[in-house]
Amino acid sequence: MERTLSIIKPDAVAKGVIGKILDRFESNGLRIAATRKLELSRKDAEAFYAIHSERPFFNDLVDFMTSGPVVVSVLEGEEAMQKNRDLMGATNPQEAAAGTIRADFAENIDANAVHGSDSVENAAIEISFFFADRDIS
Ligand code: IDP
Ligand code: MG
Repeated sequence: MERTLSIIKPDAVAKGVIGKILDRFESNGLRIAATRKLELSRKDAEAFYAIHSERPFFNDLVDFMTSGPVVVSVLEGEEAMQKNRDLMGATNPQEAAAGTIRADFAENIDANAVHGSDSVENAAIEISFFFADRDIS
């Protein structure tokens, strides 16, 4: 069974839609194998998004991801990585298909409600960033 990492970002947590977003996963065949609410330190956010460190928006992204609590979850199911990406919608909520999480809960590309791993390989790395094996069941 495939696993992927989801993050409900500070904008969506502040809006009070944690439950609504987790429901999208469970209603679409993704099991929540682990979940936790936490605040990312600046060091955490920089390390997690290291792949984007040369991008012009990197500092804004780190500022945003450290602006309030997030909810990190391990989602499990058939083709969990791609299924979660499909449920999320496009990075820019303005371009996200109707009915996707970003279309329904996000305002703009800076504050776009959710993160999801973009490959099965990265999912394993991102899951181990937040969870020990014994946290996942
Ligand atoms: P993804 O979250 O859909 O995988 P990525 O390209 O991996 O998109 O970018 C990571 C995050 O960086 C996005 O979710 C978004 O919050 C932010 N981001 C990406 N591109 C831009 C941009 O052009 N301007 C501002 N923020 C951006
Ligand atoms: Mg990405």
